[in-house]
Amino acid sequence: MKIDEIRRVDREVKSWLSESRKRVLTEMKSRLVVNTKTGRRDLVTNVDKANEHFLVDKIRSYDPGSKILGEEGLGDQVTSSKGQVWIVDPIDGTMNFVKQRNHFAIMIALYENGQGILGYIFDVMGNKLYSGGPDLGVFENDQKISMEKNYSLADGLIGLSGPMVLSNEYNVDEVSRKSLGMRIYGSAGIDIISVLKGELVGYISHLKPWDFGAGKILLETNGFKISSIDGQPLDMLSSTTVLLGTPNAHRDVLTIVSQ
Ligand code: 2AM
Ligand code: CA
Repeated sequence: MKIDEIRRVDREVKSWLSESRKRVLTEMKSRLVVNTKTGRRDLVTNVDKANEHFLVDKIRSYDPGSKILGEEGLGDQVTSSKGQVWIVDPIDGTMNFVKQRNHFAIMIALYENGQGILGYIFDVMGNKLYSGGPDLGVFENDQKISMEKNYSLADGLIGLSGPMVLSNEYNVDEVSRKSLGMRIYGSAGIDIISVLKGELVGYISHLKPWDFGAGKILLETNGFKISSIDGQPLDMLSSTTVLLGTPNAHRDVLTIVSQ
C-alpha cells in the first residue's frame, strides 16, 4: 500500500474508533447481557457483538474487497492471508469489561499479504489510542512513542496470563522469579500497551489472532520481539502461546522456557 493510502485509511479507522468508543461508553451504562462461550471465564456481551457489527460494517463499506477476521464471527471465514485482511477484537478483556468496567480495549489490525500495515489498540477508559505501523511509527493519541530501553527480564515486570500461572505452563514460575515481579492484567491489549510504554518488559499468554494482530504491528514497528513461546514466527490465522517483549527480555524468557 502506498503511503498516501495508508494515511487515508489511518484517518478513516481513527474516526470509526472514536465513534466506536462513544457507543461502547453509552451501551455500558445499560444492563449488560452476558453469555459464556467455552466456559464460565470466557464471556461475550451484547456490547462485544454490537461493536463488532459496527466495525465490520464500517470496514465492509470502506474496503469491500477485503476479508475480515472478527472474534465474534460477524466477519468472514478467513483461510488465507492473501490480499487485505482486517482483524477485529471488538472488546478485548471482556471479563474486565464486565467485572471492572475498566481495563479493556478495542483492537483493529490491517494486514496485506501477511504483512502488518496498521494496528490500533484503544484503551477505552483511559481514552488513549495506540496506533500506527511500519510506515507511520507508533503513536499514543497524537504523540509519537518509541522503546524506552531494551530492558532485560531481570530489570522489569513481566505480564502473564492467569491460567498459565496456575498451571505453571512453560515454567512461567521461573520466568516470574527472574523478573522484578509478575502482573496479571487480563487483557492482551492492555498488556501490550504496557510493553509499548516500558511498564512491562514482556508478556506471555495463550492468544488468538485478534488478541495479538494489532499488537504485533505496533510492537515490531518499535523494535520489540513477538513470537510463539518456542521462538517461532506467528501464523496470523492460528492461536498459540505468544511471547513478546523487549529483545533482551524476549531472549531471557526463551532461555528459561527452553530449559
Ligand atoms: P478477550 O477478552 O477478547 O476474549 C485474558 O487473559 C486475555 O486473553 C484477554 O485478552 C482475552 O481476550 C484473552 N482470552 C481469553 N480467553 C482466551 C482463550 N480461551 N484463548 C485465547 N485468548 C483468550
Ligand atoms: Ca474480545
